[in-house]
Amino acid sequence: MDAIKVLILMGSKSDRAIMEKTETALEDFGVPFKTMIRSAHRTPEATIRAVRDAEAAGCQVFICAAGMAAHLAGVVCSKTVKPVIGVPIAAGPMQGEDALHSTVMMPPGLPVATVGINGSKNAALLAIQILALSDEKLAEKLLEDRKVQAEAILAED
Ligand code: RP5
Repeated sequence: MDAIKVLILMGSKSDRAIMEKTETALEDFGVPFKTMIRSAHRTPEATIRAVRDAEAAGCQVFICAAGMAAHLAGVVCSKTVKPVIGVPIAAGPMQGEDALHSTVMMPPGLPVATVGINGSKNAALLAIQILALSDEKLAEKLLEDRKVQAEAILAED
């Protein structure tokens, strides 16, 4: 695996449409990442291998997206002490309520930072904020992004 800062894992190809916003934001900020389809339930061993390989490639933050009984972020968290961000995906009849609770309600000792249902852009921005703690250039880009957001809102009058 080439050097990366962020690994994006998603439970199924069907999550891809939502997770494209994560990839776009990471690209916009120039953060190297890799995306893999891995499932906590369908490919448990391969999921654990992906965590190990990503850490060897320099990964600092994991972003894990899954729908329904969404245990992907929790399983990744059990295998790393790097920050894990969970994205609950609206899939199936419960429209993401199930994934939200499965992702956010981790047992004490194993934290997963969980964004909103389908909150794929925020997952990228939170990962970038974590990386920006030790990267001044990224911090400057984040400040510029906030400025652009504020200007866009004020221009809507
Ligand atoms: C989860 O089940 C995936 O993350 C996806 O959101 C959902 C449905 O998966 P598919 O049946 O579309 O593969 O594991």
